[in-house]
Amino acid sequence: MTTVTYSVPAIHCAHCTHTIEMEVGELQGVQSVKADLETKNVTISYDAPVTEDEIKALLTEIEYPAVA
Ligand SMILES: [Cu+2]
Repeated sequence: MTTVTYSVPAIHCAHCTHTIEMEVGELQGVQSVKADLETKNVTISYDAPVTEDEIKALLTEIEYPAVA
C-alpha cells in the first residue's frame, strides 16, 4: 500500500473535507482518505489499480487540486 499526503489549499470547511473523502474514496483501490480542515492536507492510502495520477486528476476535476 502507498500513502501520500497532498496540500489542498481549496479546503475551507467541513463540506470540502467531506466531498474530498467521498469522491476520492470511490476510486477503485483507495483504502482510506483523510482530509484535514486545519492543515488543508489530504492523506490517501491506496493500492492498485488506482494510480497517483488518477487521484490527482480527480482532485483537479472536483476543484480541489493538490499543490506539489
Ligand atoms: Cu468547503
